[in-house]
Amino acid sequence: MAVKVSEISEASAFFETVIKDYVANSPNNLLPAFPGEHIWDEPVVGFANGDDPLFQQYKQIIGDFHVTPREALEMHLQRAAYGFYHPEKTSVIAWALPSARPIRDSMLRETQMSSLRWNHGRWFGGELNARLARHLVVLIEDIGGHAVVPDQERWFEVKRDMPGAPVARWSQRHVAYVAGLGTFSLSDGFITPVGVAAWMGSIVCDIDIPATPRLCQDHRENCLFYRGVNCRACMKRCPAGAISEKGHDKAKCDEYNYKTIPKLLEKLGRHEQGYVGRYLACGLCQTHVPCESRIPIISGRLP
Ligand code: B12
Ligand code: SF4
Ligand code: SF4
Repeated sequence: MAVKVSEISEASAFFETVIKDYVANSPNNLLPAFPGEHIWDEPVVGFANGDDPLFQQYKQIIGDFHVTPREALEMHLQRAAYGFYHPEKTSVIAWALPSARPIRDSMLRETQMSSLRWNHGRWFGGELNARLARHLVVLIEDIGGHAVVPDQERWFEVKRDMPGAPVARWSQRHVAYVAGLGTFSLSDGFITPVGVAAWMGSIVCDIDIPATPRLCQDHRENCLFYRGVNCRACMKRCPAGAISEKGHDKAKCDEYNYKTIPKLLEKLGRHEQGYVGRYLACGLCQTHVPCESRIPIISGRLP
């Protein structure tokens, strides 16, 4: 007999297992050009109350266009002809997929742009992430719940016509922060227990799932720089000069990713190596740095 929502007593353990199994077993977790190599290692999973006050605060911190989990689910349900259904409870399921070691190691030699493996990981692995999110929605609907993938909805966009742009209407990092998955950093990267070299995703549902405790006191706490260590490894590694002690300059990073790298590709004679995607995805600030694959520690020798 099929499992029903009301029968899931350990909802967080259930979804964590489903997500980990999906990533471990999906054929989409393989790099097509590198036989046998997988893209993502075992993910970390976190849960948030969809009505956590932080989601409302994001309307000030990010902008009033940033959608709350409840808004995302209710807009979806209206469009899906469920009518004006206001769920009693909304929960967010968020995850971070750490890049596999061969992908991260392939970035060690790079100083100006991403390796082919990193580039393929971003695009083929992004596809796995999108499918994982849809898989969860179907599963939840099958057991009698409702769910939505916010960044696959029609209203989702990355705004480019405003100060602070580009800025998304559903920010995965901010959502993951509420779900206790980690913190921001000097590079802007989100440092999780499996590091910063991780891709992120989330869905909203109407199942009552206990929220993951948010242990950090500050939204940049996992970064060595904000803990008083003169790290700045990401700053030194950025070829665009987009990271300074003041933080991350998105415009410079954006320009480097979309305009400079395509020119470099030609100049370095790498345009026929098989790079894919709308942009190459630089990623240098997320690799070969102390926070690459864990929350960096201060005591003893620096990692
Ligand atoms: C637009 C975008 C870009 C743009 C702009 C980058 C940017 N920083 O916004 C460009 C093209 C340059 C880019 C580049 C990259 N991106 Co990008 N990008 C996005 C996208 C689509 C939206 C980001 C966004 O708008 N965030 C919202 C804004 C408001 O965030 P913000 O400005 O960083 O927020 C600051 C403030 O709000 C502040 N803050 C101030 N007060 C407070 C208070 C509280 C309580 C909190 C929580 C925060 C806060 O904290 C933040 C940091 O300073 C997301 C996907 C998504 N839907 O989220 C991926 C995403 C951010 N990108 C990602 C990645 C991996 C990259 C690249 C490494 C490229 C690559 N794939 O190799 C680089 C890294 C750049 C960098 N150093 O961050 C990952 C990040 C993973 C991670 N571990 O951090 C994401 C989440 C995609 C994903 N699904 O995983 N990206
Ligand atoms: S490399 Fe160092 S300064 Fe940069 S984000 Fe990681 S811990 Fe922070
Ligand atoms: S993605 Fe590349 S250009 Fe952008 S901040 Fe990181 S290292 Fe710099």
